Amino acid sequence: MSREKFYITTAISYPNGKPHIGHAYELIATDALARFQRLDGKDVFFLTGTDEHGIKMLQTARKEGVSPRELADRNSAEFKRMAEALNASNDDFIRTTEERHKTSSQAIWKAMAANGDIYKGGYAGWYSVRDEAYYGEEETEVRPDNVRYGPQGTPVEWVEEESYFFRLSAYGDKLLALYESQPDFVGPSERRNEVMSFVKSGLKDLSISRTTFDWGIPVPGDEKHVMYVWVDALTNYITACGYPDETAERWSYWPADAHIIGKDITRFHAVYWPAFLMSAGIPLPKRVFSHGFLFNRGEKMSKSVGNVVDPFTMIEHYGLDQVRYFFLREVPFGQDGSYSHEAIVNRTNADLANDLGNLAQRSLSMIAKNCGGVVPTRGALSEADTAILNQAEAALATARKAMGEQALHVALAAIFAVVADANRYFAGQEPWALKKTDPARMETVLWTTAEVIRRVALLCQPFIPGSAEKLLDLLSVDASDRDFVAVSEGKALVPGTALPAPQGVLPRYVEQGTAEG
Ligand code: ME8
Repeated sequence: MSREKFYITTAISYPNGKPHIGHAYELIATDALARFQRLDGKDVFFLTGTDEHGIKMLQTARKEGVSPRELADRNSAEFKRMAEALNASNDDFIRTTEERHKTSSQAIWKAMAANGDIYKGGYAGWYSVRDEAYYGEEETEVRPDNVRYGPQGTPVEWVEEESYFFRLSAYGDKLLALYESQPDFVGPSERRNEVMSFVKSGLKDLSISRTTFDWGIPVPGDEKHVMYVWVDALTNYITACGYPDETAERWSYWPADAHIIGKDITRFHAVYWPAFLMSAGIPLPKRVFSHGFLFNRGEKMSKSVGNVVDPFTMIEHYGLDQVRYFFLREVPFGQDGSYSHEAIVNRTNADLANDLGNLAQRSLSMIAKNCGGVVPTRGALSEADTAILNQAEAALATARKAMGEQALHVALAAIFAVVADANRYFAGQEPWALKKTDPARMETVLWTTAEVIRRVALLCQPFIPGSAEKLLDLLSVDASDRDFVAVSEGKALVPGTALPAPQGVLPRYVEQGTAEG
């Protein structure tokens, strides 16, 4: 039986500096979404990578006295290392300086040109080097410092050059029809509204080539020009599927099910990208979802502001699954979020160490001591047993719906509501008291608790993969019974199965006196 395909991507990051926590956030969330679909039986292709061309790369390289390629190689390696450090399950890591990407970008260019959508002209406009984007005069403002700024708050300068244009103006109606007929194309709804009003306000043709530098992909047939970095960048999503070879095995993953990006680049993904694809006659992605920005205690982070928190340091300090859990649970996906030392410690100690870790530790050590180190005997189930077991099973449906809408925090809330209730169940049943009064009932309570932990651990795998794996190991769950089919009653723990000696999973964070924000 051929499984349903699911293709999901992150944005590709600019390797003009080291990865920061915003990059880590996007990758963690996309990884959780990819893992969820894999565990739910889909044939997943998950892509991330680096966006290596453009003037921003060139300028940083010059400043550092290295070639843009050296800069790209050095920092792209850091992004790869971050993906490993985050336990990201990406199936490919694309670099836009790869040969396959040059072929693909030139092919989409030719396809758009063949459709009559590319023409040569002259360009003059307000350009932001930091955003790599031109803005209309009305989108800019001169601030009291006498500098003109664009809508993202970055300085813009007047630039004039010969340039190829993409006939974006011809796509306004088609794009509006797309947003109407496919209301889920852009999410969350605030972003959809912004995109629609931008398109409704009228689209200008887009300058898509540069002649003032050569760090980019040459325009086919006119090598004096390199492609505007966003044409090449967006194309990465089809390059990885083998474009222009539509017989490539990977091509079967296209169109993408979800592009996960930050809100600052929504316009590129929800306006330019579908227009390019329509022009080239390529099917459109099903969804573009923009997450919010992370702020360090409410303050915006950026490379230039210099208050970037290094994701590697953060993982080392709090633990990987703690960092993953914190961001996915604390920040409603799609909204901005802030983080601080206190918030990370409070959230992970409460949910992971106290609720989940402790429940596992207490129930499993009781089993080790009182049930001969095997899965306890399961007697007749009481109403309370059945209720908590059913709640754990039902969390799958809730999580599935939420993950289908990129509401990762909703999925986690449902799973951890089970954990909180399982703690209440355990405390209410008092298995330690039953030990003397009704040992058979004690075994049933411990079985029920262990079985709830099994279901919860299965559901936790997309979010905290390492810790979930350890919990499943402690329950002797076979590697082949770890997908979501196994959440059901049919795969419940079998009494008498030998269990390894219990070990603490998800330790408490203990203050080390070097709190960092
Ligand atoms: O935009 N919080 O690259 P990039 C959350 N190369 N997300 C953040 C963030 C923050 N503080 N800062 C950045 C680019 N991001 C382009 C993308 S895609 C074809 C090309 C997110 O390195 C940002 O929104 O500036 C984007 O989705 C990703 O990190 C890479 O940002």
